[in-house]
Amino acid sequence: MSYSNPSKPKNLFTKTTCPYCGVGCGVLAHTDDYGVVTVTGDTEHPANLGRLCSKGTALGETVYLDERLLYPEILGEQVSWEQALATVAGRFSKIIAAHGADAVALYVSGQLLTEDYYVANKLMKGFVGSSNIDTNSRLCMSSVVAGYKRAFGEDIVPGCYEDLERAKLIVLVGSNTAWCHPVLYQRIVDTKNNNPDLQIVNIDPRKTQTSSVADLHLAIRPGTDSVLFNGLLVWLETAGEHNAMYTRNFTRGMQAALDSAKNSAASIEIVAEKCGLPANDVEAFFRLFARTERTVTAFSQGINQSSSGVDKINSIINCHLYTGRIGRPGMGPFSLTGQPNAMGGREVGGLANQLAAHMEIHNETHRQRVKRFWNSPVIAKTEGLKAVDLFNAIDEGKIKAVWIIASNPIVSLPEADKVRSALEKCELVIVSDCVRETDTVKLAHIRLPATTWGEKDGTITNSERCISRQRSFLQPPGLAKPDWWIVTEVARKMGFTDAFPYTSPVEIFREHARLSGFENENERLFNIDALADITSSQYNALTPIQWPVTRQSPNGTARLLSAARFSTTDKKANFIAIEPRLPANACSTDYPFILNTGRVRDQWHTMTRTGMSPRLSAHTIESYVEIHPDDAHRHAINDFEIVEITNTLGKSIYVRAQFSDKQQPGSIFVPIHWNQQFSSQARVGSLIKAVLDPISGQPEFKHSVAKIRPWHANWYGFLISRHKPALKYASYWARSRGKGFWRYEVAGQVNPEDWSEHARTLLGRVGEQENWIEFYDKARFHYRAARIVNDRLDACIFIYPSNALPPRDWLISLFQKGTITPEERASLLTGTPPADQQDYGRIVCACFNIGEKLITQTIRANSLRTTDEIGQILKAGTNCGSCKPELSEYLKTIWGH
Ligand SMILES: Nc1nc2c(c(=O)[nH]1)N[C@H]1C(S)=C(S)[C@@H](COP(=O)(O)OP(=O)(O)OC[C@H]3O[C@@H](n4cnc5c(=O)[nH]c(N)nc54)[C@H](O)[C@@H]3O)O[C@H]1N2
Ligand SMILES: Nc1nc2c(c(=O)[nH]1)N[C@H]1C(S)=C(S)[C@@H](COP(=O)(O)OP(=O)(O)OC[C@H]3O[C@@H](n4cnc5c(=O)[nH]c(N)nc54)[C@H](O)[C@@H]3O)O[C@H]1N2
Ligand code: SF4
Ligand SMILES: [Mo]
Repeated sequence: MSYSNPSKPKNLFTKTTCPYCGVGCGVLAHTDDYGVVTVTGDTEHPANLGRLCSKGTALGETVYLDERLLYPEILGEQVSWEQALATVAGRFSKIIAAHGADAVALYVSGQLLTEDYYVANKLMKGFVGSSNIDTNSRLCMSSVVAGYKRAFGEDIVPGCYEDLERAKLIVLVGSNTAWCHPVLYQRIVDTKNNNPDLQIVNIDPRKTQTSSVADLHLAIRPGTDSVLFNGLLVWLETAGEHNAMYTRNFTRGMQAALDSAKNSAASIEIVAEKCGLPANDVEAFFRLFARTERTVTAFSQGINQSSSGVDKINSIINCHLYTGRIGRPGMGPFSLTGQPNAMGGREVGGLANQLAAHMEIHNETHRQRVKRFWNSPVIAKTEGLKAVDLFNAIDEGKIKAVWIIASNPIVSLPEADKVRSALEKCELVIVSDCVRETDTVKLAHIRLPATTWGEKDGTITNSERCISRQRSFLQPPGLAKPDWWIVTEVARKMGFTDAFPYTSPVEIFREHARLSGFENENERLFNIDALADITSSQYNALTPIQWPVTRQSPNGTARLLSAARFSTTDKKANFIAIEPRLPANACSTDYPFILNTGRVRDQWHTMTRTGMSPRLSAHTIESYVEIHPDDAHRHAINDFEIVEITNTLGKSIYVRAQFSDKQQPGSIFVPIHWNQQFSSQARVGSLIKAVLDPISGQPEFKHSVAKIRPWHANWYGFLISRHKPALKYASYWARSRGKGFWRYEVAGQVNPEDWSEHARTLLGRVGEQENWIEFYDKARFHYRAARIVNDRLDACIFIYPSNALPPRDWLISLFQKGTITPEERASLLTGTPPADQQDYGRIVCACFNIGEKLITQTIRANSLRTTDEIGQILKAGTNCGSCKPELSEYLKTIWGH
């Protein structure tokens, strides 16, 4: 199935923004006559100036219709929109009438557009009258919101991307920027290349691709960041690096913060001891920070996703306040946002403890003001339930209906199995998604087909407060509808017709902009009042603009807090006294490992989009656990072996061991992406204990405890097929998409009675024009077979008694060929290429399909010393540049420096 786009002129570009990370890159999308979408970087967008990472570059490959949810469904039956909307509205209204407003809930997402988010929040807080609307931003940005609010009185990111280029020191804390904010990383690397004086410090328990650009990597003991920053505060005082004018005039609470810091981190030695770092390195970092006025401290989930996340953030902000390094070029505490519209969600008040437009639920004046503005019958009185508590309330039956929009909580929440059983028990589960088979959509009673990137229109706000348009360039498939429309229609059917008159996103945007300026009187810095009268054509033509956008600053504002007037009552910033707390889960003899989780370069969250791209899927084909070789040996684990990881609740996952000395002994790392659609059991969310930050409610995703042991199967194998097979007998499987084929890594404990029969069932029977070649060595238990249709390789399967299977890459290359030669056919079942062909190894450069072996051979053969030299010969790294950190690693490994 492909898009049909009769109304759109072909060969024109649409300017829009990437739907992935918070960098918020501008892209140009182009659809050719065959509906093929290509995407390039927008040179005019200030976030990326034309650059894109591997995910942005491969966007065209993720615009697919095969697995889309195309029609509304009730209990698996296709229904009309009228029926679906009336059912949702009717059941919601009934439950509210019977059990009160708090018996229903919405769980939304930082991937919604601002307009979608605004109407969802308005419906719940102003019309249903409950704050039980929370969002996956609880798992992502809620600690930052709380940290900024405590310090500045409002959720304000003071700086902008340009600060990273104007800084002399960049501290990257708990951020794998190279993989998670790759275009910012490229901007940092370019700056460093042009200005070798720029110093970069990376603070992360494990060494990552980001560490490759760092002058200093501090492999901090997990969870101890506030000790380090408390220690820094003490050191700054000792070193006389105090901006006394700033702290006296613009802050309060400094002495208490200093006193607390001295209690926990009085000296370099204490800090080094508590943080597990060499004292010299701690001192080097402190000295660097002390002497460099232009310092940006950029942080992400290694800071936020912690049971003391808010404290970690304030310990960082304290150091910036103490030195007065906020609001000026090249300096400031800078939270890198995760999702494309993490910021937009915060602006509309999408979290359960916010109201709207940076107003507070617990503030009576704010509540009455918003009620007046919305002309709403009610207004939520108290904070609603935060994500984890919200799903607990579903589990307990207190919430009887939940509507999940653009999130996959069965994968992404902690104690994910409990989330699943809560939804299984829930009276009414409604899910709006664009994909038909996600772990969460599968459980929905009512499925609502949403339009997605490329089809929808609206705005998003990136990490630097820059509002950009997402524009549609594809016709929605089937009956899919934009999220704002679905919510609006439900609201209307619940009887709120007058308050939800919207017929297009611009009307919602205008109202949102008006609310931001409503009775504002400079009380709230979030203000885009100057956009309140934007016309439809101005909205269509809107160029990226940073908030505030007011009558005084109609062209937006790059930096905030430059005048050091904060949003607190007395306009002063707050130092917060921090008493560091260790992570709640501690290791024990039985559970000796700290389980850290995060992202890989080419996958996005639960893979509903990136998992469909062959290019992106080639980089990491199955889930894994990164483990230090010493730990592995101690636990009798071999490299590439399948292991079982178990937590204290007795939950297990099965993933491939990957040795890495970049991992601290005692810590393991598992990526978050693999779920039941892509693996037998690698959903790491089921292992995470729901330990929360007491202020923000953000889960401690980076610090669970676990044990690990080898998992032995009777047989191991792989299967590459142009058709999706229905797997049987495989207790372990992981699937990934290639160009024109699916690839499965499999292992099993039960043997089929007849391998040959089983393989034929899996791969398809032999018919006319079809050819089956097979090899079975009973003694060694090697089974190999291939199916060839019209001289084209259609499928192959390799089963061995151990993991020592042939490499897959050459076999995969045969799937790109129209016909295979007799030589290739003869070599096929050996898994090794004929003499004149080569196996190029695992794909590293996703843009040009360049494999690891080819890269290392070329480096050696040509004595290459730089990534640019590799690029000149192989092209690897010359397009999006996302693989450059890995190319540097090969150079380092080969040449030793
Ligand atoms: N490729 C890709 N990019 C993405 C995403 C994606 O799914 N894939 N998702 C986007 C989203 S929503 C988000 S939120 C961001 C996340 O972006 P990041 O936060 O950069 O990514 P993570 O891999 O979650 O974690 C970052 C690092 O925190 C480290 N860490 C763990 N514990 C500690 C600690 O105690 N202290 C310190 N200092 N560090 C610690 C981990 O080792 C890890 O390397 O990425 C965004 N970009
Ligand atoms: N262990 C562990 N867990 C984590 C994290 C971690 O570091 N470790 N990180 C957490 C973080 S920071 C985040 S942000 C979350 C992300 O977790 P989720 O939000 O659960 O992940 P996604 O896969 O992005 O889910 C988005 C869903 O929305 C659908 N979708 C896409 N576009 C649209 C649209 O326009 N409309 C609608 N209605 N649906 C759409 C997609 O198909 C997909 O099903 O994971 C969190 N979970
Ligand atoms: S850095 Fe990559 S994923 Fe993030 S917005 Fe830019 S192109 Fe998209
Ligand atoms: Mo996130």
